[in-house]
Amino acid sequence: MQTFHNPLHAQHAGQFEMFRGQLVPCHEVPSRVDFVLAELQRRQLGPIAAPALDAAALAASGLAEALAAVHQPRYLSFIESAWSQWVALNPAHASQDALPSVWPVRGFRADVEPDNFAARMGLYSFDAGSPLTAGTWAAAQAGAACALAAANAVLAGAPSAFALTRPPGHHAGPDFFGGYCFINNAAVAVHTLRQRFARVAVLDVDYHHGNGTQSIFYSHPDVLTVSLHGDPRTEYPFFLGHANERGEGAGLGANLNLPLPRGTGFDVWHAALHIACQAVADFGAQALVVPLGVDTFAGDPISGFVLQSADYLQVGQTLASLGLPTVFTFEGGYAVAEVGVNTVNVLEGFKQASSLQVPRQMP
Ligand code: Q9C
Ligand code: ZN
Repeated sequence: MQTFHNPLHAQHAGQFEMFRGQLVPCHEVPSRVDFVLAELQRRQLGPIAAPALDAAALAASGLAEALAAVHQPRYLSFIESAWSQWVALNPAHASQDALPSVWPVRGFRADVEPDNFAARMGLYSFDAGSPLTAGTWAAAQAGAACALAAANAVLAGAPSAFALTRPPGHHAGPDFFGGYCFINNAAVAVHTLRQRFARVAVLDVDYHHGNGTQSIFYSHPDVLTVSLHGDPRTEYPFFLGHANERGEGAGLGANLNLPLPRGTGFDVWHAALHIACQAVADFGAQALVVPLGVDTFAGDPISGFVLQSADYLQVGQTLASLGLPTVFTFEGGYAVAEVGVNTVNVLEGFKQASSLQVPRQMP
């Protein structure tokens, strides 16, 4: 399996997130990707490349078009320029991250973009746990380039590809960041795959509901979004991810949520994964995107499922049984010492099980 790695990921390095009234050190740290990269190299899973990131290559890649298909223009403009706006307010800001503190809840106006920076941070976000830093845009844009490159590899005939990047993406919606996510990499992959595959499915296995991806495709009939996650009644992101969210308008029926209680172990989780896979097959998906978070691990510091490291091999095998060209995007997983083994176990299980299948016909 080919990996597209984000060489700029460490430019996004948040210091603190708000938790129970205090600023605590961020869980989403640069070393997460370094551990996955080291494990990929150790186990020789396949070639590891960085996408070309110079201005000419980015312009030629169609990245701006893909981003515009996934996110609203005023949101992209804001994220791209937010750091310089923040530092312009006060030069001392150069050494401290920006966090939102005020939000337009029900009944407030979201159509008028305020001039005030703090107000715009709130307009475009949904939590105070996702610091925006000096290198957030550079890292997030390069991450989207990884997702685009992975999707292009699959379009060119690769059975699968992995976008290894941070910040993660599946909580980022059309016009909001949150949950450590700024640009929805999985949605960029979906958009790219749809150049050739009319029907694409997303099967999100991160511990947290993939609210951003769900929102982006909620009314889209040809993109099925499925998410397996901690029940939002008790788990982040709390306000979306219930079983009765089935899509809207033309997209009605093209969303499936499988919330599971805190404490869920592998047998129950894996049974839900089978239900998810059946939905993907029934939908007639021609390609698959897997937002791959391993915060379902028993040792994860912020999550509540109890999967073991060896279980992740079977996760990969079950995903491979769909027999679909597949793009993986790296999402959560905060037990840093184990994040490499757990992530690569999924990819290796997938690769081994796919190699036993008849290769697909090239279009
Ligand atoms: N700071 C992903 O796994 N937790 N995001 C907030 C209080 C937010 C997780 C807890 C968890 C976001 C990609
Ligand atoms: Zn997560």
